[in-house]
Amino acid sequence: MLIKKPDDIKSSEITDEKTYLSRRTFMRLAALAATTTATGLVYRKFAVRPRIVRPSVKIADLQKQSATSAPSWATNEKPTSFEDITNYNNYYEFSTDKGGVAEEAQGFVTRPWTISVEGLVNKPKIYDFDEILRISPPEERIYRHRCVEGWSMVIPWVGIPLAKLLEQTEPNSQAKYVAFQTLADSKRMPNLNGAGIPFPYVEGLRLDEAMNPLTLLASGIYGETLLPQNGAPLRLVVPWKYGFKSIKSIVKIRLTDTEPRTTWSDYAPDIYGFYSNVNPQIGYLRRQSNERRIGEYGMRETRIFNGYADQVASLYTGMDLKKYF
Ligand SMILES: Nc1nc2c(c(=O)[nH]1)N[C@H]1C(S)=C(S)[C@@H](COP(=O)(O)O)O[C@H]1N2
Ligand SMILES: [Mo]
Repeated sequence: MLIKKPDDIKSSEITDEKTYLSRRTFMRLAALAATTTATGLVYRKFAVRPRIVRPSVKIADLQKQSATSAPSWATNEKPTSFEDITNYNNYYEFSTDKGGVAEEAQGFVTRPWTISVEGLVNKPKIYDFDEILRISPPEERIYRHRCVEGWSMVIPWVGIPLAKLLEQTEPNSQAKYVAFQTLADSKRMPNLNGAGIPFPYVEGLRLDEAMNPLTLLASGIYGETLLPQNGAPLRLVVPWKYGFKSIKSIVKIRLTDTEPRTTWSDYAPDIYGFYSNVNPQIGYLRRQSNERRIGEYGMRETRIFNGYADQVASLYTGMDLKKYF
């Protein structure tokens, strides 16, 4: 997540950051950056590292995103290669080195796996992973993915709308938010003490964001089951928000009446807000106005809500996006 080593940060930038970051946040970021390798270096390493190839399994009966009856959010941008999607990852529980996650996560066992849906619902339930897959037919959703570090991909996810699961558990009238939690098992995740952030990794959405048809519970990529490095067996995908909202390897989903804590906004609240919608106008730590598409040369402009404004801007009508960032 953190982008630069302290010595990569120009002194002019530091002065800028100090004017709007709290001292606590600034010190934390400097400490974290020191444990993390700079992006450029990681990318060079990743280019020569042997790639992990396809131990995943074909998903049957996949409903493909069709060009003829294309939904409003469909894209014809070229999907990023399977090799890049599965070898350039952020998953701090395994490694803070994007090129090293695949290898560290290779043996991660994801069966059996249960996901508890609890809190302000009429029908709380501990689901077996396979039960969740049966709730609704798997769909292919080709979405843009924008990381706050300034890179992006186009990923052909397979999954079901999160709304289908939530509807089944019947959120009650007090439920306003959805909190998500990743597994934190030090026996199976080698970097729980080395990442510089506390685990379990937690995330959250407002209930209406969670119910939006774009919000996906993903179980696959390129028509095959997710590999561990991408958040197997089941991870969230919220394509109009920065990538860190798309929490991996979920074990718990809790409906609440108050805004849930989230890992990155706990850590640096002046930088990572609860909403964290992609917004080229607001730049914390780095300019968010453009991005590098992995597998391409040059930069492209970042779009408000990552190009999904038609589908989601109405969720934020009347909200000051600079205040609720
Ligand atoms: N549990 C957990 N979920 C996580 C992360 C993480 O470190 N731990 N990293 C996030 C970030 S910063 C990004 S950009 C995406 C990366 O997903 P990918 O590796 O499948 O591209 O996962 C997000 N989900
Ligand atoms: Mo990210």
